[in-house]
Amino acid sequence: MADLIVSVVMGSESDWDTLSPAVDILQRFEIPHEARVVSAHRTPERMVEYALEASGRGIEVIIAGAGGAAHLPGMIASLTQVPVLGVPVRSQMLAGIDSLLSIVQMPAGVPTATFAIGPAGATNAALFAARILALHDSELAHKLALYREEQADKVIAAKLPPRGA
Ligand code: RP5
Repeated sequence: MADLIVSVVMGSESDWDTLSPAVDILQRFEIPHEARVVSAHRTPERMVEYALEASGRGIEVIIAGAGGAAHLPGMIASLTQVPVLGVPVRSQMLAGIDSLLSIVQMPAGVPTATFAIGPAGATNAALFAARILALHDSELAHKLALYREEQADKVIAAKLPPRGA
């Protein structure tokens, strides 16, 4: 695999707890990646530079997390052809509903995928990135199939405690 394939980017250091599960998944599947903080409103020039250079740096999928007005994923998607997977970060005031609606409601023409609010969304964004990459990587496809089996095995092995215990 190349040196860098997936870039995980977030609007603030405070988003790390939400986005770190995406990095855990990328590590688990040995997918070359990086994680960065780039703010659409606090460092707009840096965001433009990041998005314009992404493809040339070998990045094939971007996972972008942001909270509140959450314009980072959509703005990056407007500046690159690299697929952007948006992760809404839970906000303090509106519990992430603002982040979700901001990312999911992209006007037609600039596709920006949107996942669930919070760490579950980050996990699934990384798994989705892995599925995209697995289209051209049979070893990765095999690892994903095993992961899926593990999920199923956990459900099958689940034992509930007796009632009243
Ligand atoms: C957004 O504003 C970030 O994505 C973050 O979720 C939210 C709050 O940022 P901080 O004030 O914690 O830096 O840009």
